[in-house]
Amino acid sequence: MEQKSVNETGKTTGLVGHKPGKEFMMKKARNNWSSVSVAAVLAVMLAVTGSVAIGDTIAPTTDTYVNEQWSTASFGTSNSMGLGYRYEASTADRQGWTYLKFSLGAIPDGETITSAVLHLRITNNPFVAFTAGAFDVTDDSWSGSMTWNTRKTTAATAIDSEAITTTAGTWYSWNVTSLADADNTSGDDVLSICVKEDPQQTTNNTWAMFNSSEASGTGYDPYLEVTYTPEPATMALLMLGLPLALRRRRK
Ligand SMILES: [Ca+2]
Ligand SMILES: [Ca+2]
Repeated sequence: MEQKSVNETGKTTGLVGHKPGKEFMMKKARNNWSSVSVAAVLAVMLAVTGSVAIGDTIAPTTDTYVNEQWSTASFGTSNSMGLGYRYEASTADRQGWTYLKFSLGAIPDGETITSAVLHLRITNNPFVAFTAGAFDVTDDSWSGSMTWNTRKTTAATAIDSEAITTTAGTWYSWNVTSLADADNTSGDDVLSICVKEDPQQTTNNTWAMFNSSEASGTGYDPYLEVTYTPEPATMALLMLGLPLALRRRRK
């Protein structure tokens, strides 16, 4: 419980430990109760959760896959992307790696991304269930014309892995929060991710296809679900700005 302080006349003057000027601010604020309410709600949310998160859904700026069997061909305009492994005695090996690129330009670089989740929808039934990992790609200079032979290297270890079952139409998700936050904080603002079999095996038929952004209009497009938390400075502006905006509207 907070303690009240008492002056020589015995009147309660304010809260112990609170800075001078607080009483004046509170008195002024009482003149516009609606303004106070908005600020108070935000303050309570801050006190309870430590932050007020903002969510966003981001579509890829580019997505494609590279195919070991057709090592000089590109698939940037294909409406699906392959990954896993296809073994056929009569043909060459076929490993697939899927690449996606997202712009974080709309998220101020000073904010902390508290959650970034990649969502992909599978379109076929893989012969064998397998694990697909999401890997960091530091070189963002790739396009839909990238081929197996020109593919960008990936991190050695996946940031997150997902068990892929043999059921078509299922949505899968990978947590790529730390990658997105690092790319945003540094001002790089381009998140490149590779999704591939993890670990890559070359015995079973795990070949899987996922909708690309060229499947647009079907509601099956890949997307990045991002939640970020405004910094205290941004929150302070928000808390100042909302009551002002409200007062203007009331006039
Ligand atoms: Ca940014
Ligand atoms: Ca990047």
